[in-house]
Amino acid sequence: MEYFQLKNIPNVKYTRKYSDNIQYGTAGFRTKANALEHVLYRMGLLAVLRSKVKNAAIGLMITASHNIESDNGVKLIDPAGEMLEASWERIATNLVNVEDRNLVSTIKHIIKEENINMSVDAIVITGRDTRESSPTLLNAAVMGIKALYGIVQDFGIVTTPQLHYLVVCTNTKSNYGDPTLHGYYVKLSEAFKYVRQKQINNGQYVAELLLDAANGVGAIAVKEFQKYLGTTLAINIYNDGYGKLNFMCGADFVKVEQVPPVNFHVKRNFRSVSIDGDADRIVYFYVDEYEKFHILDGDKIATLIAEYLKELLKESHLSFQLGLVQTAYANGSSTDYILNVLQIPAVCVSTGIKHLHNKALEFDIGIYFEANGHGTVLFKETVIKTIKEAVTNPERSTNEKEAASKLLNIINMINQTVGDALSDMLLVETILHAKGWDIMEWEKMYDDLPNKQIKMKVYDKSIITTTNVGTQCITPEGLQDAIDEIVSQYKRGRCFVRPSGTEDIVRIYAECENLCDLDKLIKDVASVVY
Ligand code: 16G
Ligand code: ZN
Repeated sequence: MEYFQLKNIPNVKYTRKYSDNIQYGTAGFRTKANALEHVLYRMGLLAVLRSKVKNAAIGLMITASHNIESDNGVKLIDPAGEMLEASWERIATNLVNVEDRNLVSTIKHIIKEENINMSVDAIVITGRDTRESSPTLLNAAVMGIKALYGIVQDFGIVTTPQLHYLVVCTNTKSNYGDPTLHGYYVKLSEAFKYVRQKQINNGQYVAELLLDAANGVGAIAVKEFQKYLGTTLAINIYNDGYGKLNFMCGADFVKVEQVPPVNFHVKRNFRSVSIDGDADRIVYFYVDEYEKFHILDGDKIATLIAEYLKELLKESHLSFQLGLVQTAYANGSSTDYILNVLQIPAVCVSTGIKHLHNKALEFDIGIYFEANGHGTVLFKETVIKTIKEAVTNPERSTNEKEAASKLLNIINMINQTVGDALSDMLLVETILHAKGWDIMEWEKMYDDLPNKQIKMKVYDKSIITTTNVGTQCITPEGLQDAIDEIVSQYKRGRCFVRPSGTEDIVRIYAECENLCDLDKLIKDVASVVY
């Protein structure tokens, strides 16, 4: 393409109206929705360039996940479902922040630097959450895509993990699944129903749960799932879209505040779940007969999955290298359990899904979860092939073949393209069903160390820099020594301070053996952070 065809760029409707710089962060661009129109237009342009470079379809998702309704955001999804490559995050940040008069020259520069063949067709798969601002932002993105002659495939209102799935399926031409929402629901629900067969309840397990949908897109997806699941799982939905998005509800609220969501009919000792605003996080919880709140977070989900996969591998006499990836927010008890009881390697990486996902790819079967409830399981292609062979191998015993067949169905139930609240829910339900467990039984796997997380507003969060996956402060000088000194006074104490990559705050996480010490530990550490 000759450069003169860029003459309609920038579009007068989408000029840069804000002079503040904005960064492509952990979860893409995220800020107040009314400051995002030019960002979306430019991300539309960039998505086309990215698609041409990769010669594959690229995803563009409009969401601000668990943030308040007035925020919004955008992220690009690379061809295999991964987060946008780090070097392109820098290109995105630069493109979004240049003056309008420099937009065309910046695009030309990217084309030259990245050696982009402009004659390659570009496909951009778009989706959005339920925010009021999302349609306007989608229009801006579409204008950007069309300005560079890209093809738009819009899927309308979808969960973030659904869009990842659609991107992967489009690029792998049906190898992973049918690239439609119907294909997504069929793939996951058929696998779920098959494992459960005709026996819906089992032991202490009852196929019914309460679900808090954060008044987000997850409510739509769950209602759709219900049609495919039929009577195999009864889901009672609360916060299903009529209330305020993410307001005192959703997985982030429940995990951080450690209380049930609003507008939720609590049933004592009853399995309940909360998902977040774009349905990529999930936590389980219940309230006991003494009104005590119990949370079963991403760590508890990860250990449950790891244990079950280990059992199935043993039963099927298949041997693969299992690994579990966590971040520093993982409860110390969960890591001890993984290492000492399950005897599976546990690796700690920096916060942000791209770090967890990339690390998990190194194992034959890599399980990754953040404590906040975002995670999935990745199976190497060679592993899937071996399991498939085992299912039909006449030399194997019936037991071995059955276990291999269960494994295969579990693989189909998992959205391997990214953490997916609803796929994770089906998986947890399958495991609890297989074990005949209620939520209390599951909770007993190990006891969480008492823990707390707080957010602190500071004058300038960039003063705090960290190393060692965000657990050690390098600057300001002396801060880490002060934290170490405080933490050393607490039994099984652990505490770290890091600037958030998604909010203008500093996060402090603390855990220790005795609940009564926890508040003092975190307060003492907060007092030395300035
Ligand atoms: C985003 C990240 C999540 C991270 C959270 C908090 C993705 C898809 N999501 O939701 O991984 O835990 O932000 O990050 O990467 P922060 O502590 O840096 O604010
Ligand atoms: Zn989310």
